Amino acid sequence: MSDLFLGFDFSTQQIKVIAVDGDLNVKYDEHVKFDTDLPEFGTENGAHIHADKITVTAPTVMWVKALDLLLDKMKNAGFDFSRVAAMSGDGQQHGSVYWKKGARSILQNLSADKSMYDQLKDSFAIPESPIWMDASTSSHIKTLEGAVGGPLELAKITGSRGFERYTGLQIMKIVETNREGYNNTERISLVSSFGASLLLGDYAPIDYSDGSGMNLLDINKKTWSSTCLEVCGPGLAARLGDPVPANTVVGSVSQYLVSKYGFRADCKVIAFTGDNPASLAGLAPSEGDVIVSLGSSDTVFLWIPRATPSMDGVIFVNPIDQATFMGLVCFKNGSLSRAAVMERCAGGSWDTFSEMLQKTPPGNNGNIGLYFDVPEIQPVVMGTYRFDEHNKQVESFPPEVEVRAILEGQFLARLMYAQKCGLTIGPSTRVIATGGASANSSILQVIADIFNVEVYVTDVPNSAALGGCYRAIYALAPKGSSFSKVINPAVEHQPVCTCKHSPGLEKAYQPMLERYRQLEEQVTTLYQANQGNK
Ligand code: XUL
Repeated sequence: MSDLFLGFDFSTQQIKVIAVDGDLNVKYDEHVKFDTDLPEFGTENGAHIHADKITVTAPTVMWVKALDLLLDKMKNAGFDFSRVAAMSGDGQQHGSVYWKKGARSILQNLSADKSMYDQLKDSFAIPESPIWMDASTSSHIKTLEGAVGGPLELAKITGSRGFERYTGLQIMKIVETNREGYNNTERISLVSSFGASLLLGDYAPIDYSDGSGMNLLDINKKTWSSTCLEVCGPGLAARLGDPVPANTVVGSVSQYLVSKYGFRADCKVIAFTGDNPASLAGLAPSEGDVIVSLGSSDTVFLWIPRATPSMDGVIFVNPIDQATFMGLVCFKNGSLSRAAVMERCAGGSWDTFSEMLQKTPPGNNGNIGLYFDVPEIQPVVMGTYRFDEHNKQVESFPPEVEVRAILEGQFLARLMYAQKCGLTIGPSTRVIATGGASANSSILQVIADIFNVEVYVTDVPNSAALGGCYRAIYALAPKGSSFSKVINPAVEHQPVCTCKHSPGLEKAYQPMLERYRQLEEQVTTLYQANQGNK
């Protein structure tokens, strides 16, 4: 029987596992959903939202019990653990786990006749893990940004300005509000390194890529920033351990898992990473690819050679190649805003929407629209703004102009922020579109024309868990192998070139990008001034 490789995804709502063989064929998948499979923890979508609405946590032991349940399900289904050569995985980014003094020795000496939950349930100094949905650390952002010389300086060091959910700020809050809990902590894991620790039976290190989501790691030097550590918590370096590249073999599977489930003793555990970096790996990209994920929110992932810090977007160390970086920009107004225009202007039909798009030329005769139905992340603005070819604000557009305006407005913004994050478009740049709206070829054509590149489409369900499988395979490949050579999915799973850019359109779109930038600045300034006056 050939080797298998496992990828675990500790996401917000569930733990998922996928097994692939050495030819990248998916052989098995299973999951445990927190709300329904473990109702005793009383989570809603995997989280506890506290009374203040901005504090959001998850019970750490729920993740332990979920892993017990998942492994039991696999065993009951007859999964052959002895075929697993290596495994890796990911966790929701930014969430953190606080192991109590003495927990390491319990973790190292688990007994196979009890569950991990039974043995580890009292091992956490802070029972509720802060997770990425938390927004309760605004004052801590000011402290950290202030200490390093402002938000841009923090971005230069750590890849991101301060964000409430980032782990360093969450730690600073714990030091302030629960000093006893912090003093009782011997090790802090991210959700990702926590997942790896449970497989390893020891503390697994934090990897550089997920470590980039903490406002603590110097992403160029690949060491903790001593200034950030000092501001966030006393004795923090010792509690975090040294970070490692994402493709590090952190050890062999725990004796507990060997005895209880029949893993082979030499099965390797590869460092876990964050879910977004893992998704990048799961999409099997090539260097320089731009991934545009079109979902209820739109996310642009970039594989970039250098870190270009900015106030918008974030930069992580690249999980595939630690000498390069991964940029990520997320936009809240994605498919839902497009669908609202489709409903309003095209009678609820995407086919009609596409036909209407053909009635206006690329560039929309100079009309530009900005559609932010919910508060946007960047720019910080809300509302709908329409401008004619003379930059005069107008109340409405004819329906066919509106249809083109929303697409052009959104993808000019995607391009502009991707460029701020370090995107340079060269002859080999590909846009890989994924997510629900990537099935709509008229939307893809607008992307191809605005980015001035070919657009490929890929549909990879569970790309994060799959990224764990791929990273496990890659970590065992000979040193120096290129990821895209080792991870080369069968042709039917490769991205397909779906749209070529129309020649000559950069003449229309380059000046339009500059106009978009100015108009966006104008509406944002006005919006923020109005908010300030309220
Ligand atoms: C990324 C982020 C989320 C989490 C949860 O910065 O906060 O995408 O990783 O999936």
